[in-house]
Amino acid sequence: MPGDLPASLLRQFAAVVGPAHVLTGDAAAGYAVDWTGGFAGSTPAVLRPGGTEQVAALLALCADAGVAVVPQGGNTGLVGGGVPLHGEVVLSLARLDRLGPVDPDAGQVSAGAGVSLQQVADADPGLDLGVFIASRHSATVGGAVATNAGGLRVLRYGPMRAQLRGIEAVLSDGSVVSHMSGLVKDNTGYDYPSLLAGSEGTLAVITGARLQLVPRMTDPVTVIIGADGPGEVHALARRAVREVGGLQSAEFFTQAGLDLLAEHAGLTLPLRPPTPAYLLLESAGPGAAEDLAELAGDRPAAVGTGAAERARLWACRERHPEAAGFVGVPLKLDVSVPAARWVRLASEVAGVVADADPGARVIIYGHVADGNLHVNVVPGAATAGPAPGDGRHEDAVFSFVASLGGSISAEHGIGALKARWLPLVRSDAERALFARLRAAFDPAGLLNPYVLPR
Ligand code: 2HG
Ligand code: ZN
Repeated sequence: MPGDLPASLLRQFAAVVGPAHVLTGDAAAGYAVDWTGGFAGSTPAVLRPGGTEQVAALLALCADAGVAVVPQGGNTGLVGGGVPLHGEVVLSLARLDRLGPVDPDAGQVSAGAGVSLQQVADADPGLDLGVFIASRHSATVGGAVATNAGGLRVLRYGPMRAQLRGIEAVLSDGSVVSHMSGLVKDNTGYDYPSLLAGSEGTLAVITGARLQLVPRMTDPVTVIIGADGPGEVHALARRAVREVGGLQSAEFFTQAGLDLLAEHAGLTLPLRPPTPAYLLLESAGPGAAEDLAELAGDRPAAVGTGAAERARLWACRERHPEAAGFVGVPLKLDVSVPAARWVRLASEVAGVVADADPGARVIIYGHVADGNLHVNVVPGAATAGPAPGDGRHEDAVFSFVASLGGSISAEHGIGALKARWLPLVRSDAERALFARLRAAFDPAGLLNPYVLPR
């Protein structure tokens, strides 16, 4: 649906949100490209509603006109799921930024779709959001729920779906569904908040969420342990999950990523001499330092207890998403495998990519305790154009992951990047069920139509 919209429709949009919140031309361009620069499209209009009732009115207008819509949050997703790659209208939820008071009895808060994850985390000095991701200052509640974002504390608190105690959303015909009372036990029908979590804007537009908060950690300790490779990292992480009671995070990265960050971003290396691989562990509460020291044994390790030291150690892991970007436009492949296969995945994936493209640069890192690996690939010079390129890197990595019984998307979603590979990991019968669900929610197929194959 590329090209212009009828002027009458633009006027109707403006009547709902005000002319200042219907962006066209240059003002709309920034909403048509994602954070990596790898996904760039175009849009006839960006609509910026200021409340749920405006979202409902806009979607009703789009439904009447048969206009496709891409909902957009912080635009820091990595799979092209929030940008108008086929000329769709962009529905930015950024102005739905109301954060309610924290309910002290339930330890819950209601947040508009446009509230950032950091704002939720800051809502109460004694509480925190269980989901902790590097893009927390820009990523929003709506986008994080829609993609079921994971991040750095999934081993302890689960992904975004696990924080959900309620949702408010607008269906494609403009009707509003809302179930925000925050009941922990509530068996009164289909759990559609869970279904909308991870639906990537294809079933409804999420306008708000009721979120369970978790106790803020006390006396956190962060350690980076040097290791000889993925096998040692995995074995140590497995022990940590069993033996370190206050464990919050177990993160893997390699010297190859650190070298890029040291060269291009001035990052200070955590250990000297360097080691091929690293495990970052964070624990909190009584005995955390002793538990981590015992686990590290006589391996090389850097320990941080104060905020500045911990931030310096965390930067070694959290800045990894930037690393490959210093040498090109990276493909961001986010995969997971059963725990027992993670070492094979981490050890062999670079070779699998090299077979497909000997000139490619591969940087790996990720959430080892979740069986999750981020494979960042900068195609070799012979590969024409920016990511996503010709698909041979995805083919190679996703086929390898599928052969290990894994998933082609652990925590970022399918988006536009991975849509054509879904049959590798989901059967015909499963995809037919997906299509029936989608048709029930969005019969005209106007919500993010190119994300997840129909
Ligand atoms: C992370 O764990 C994020 O840092 C981003 O999921 C991963 O950029 C990536 O590939
Ligand atoms: Zn991640």
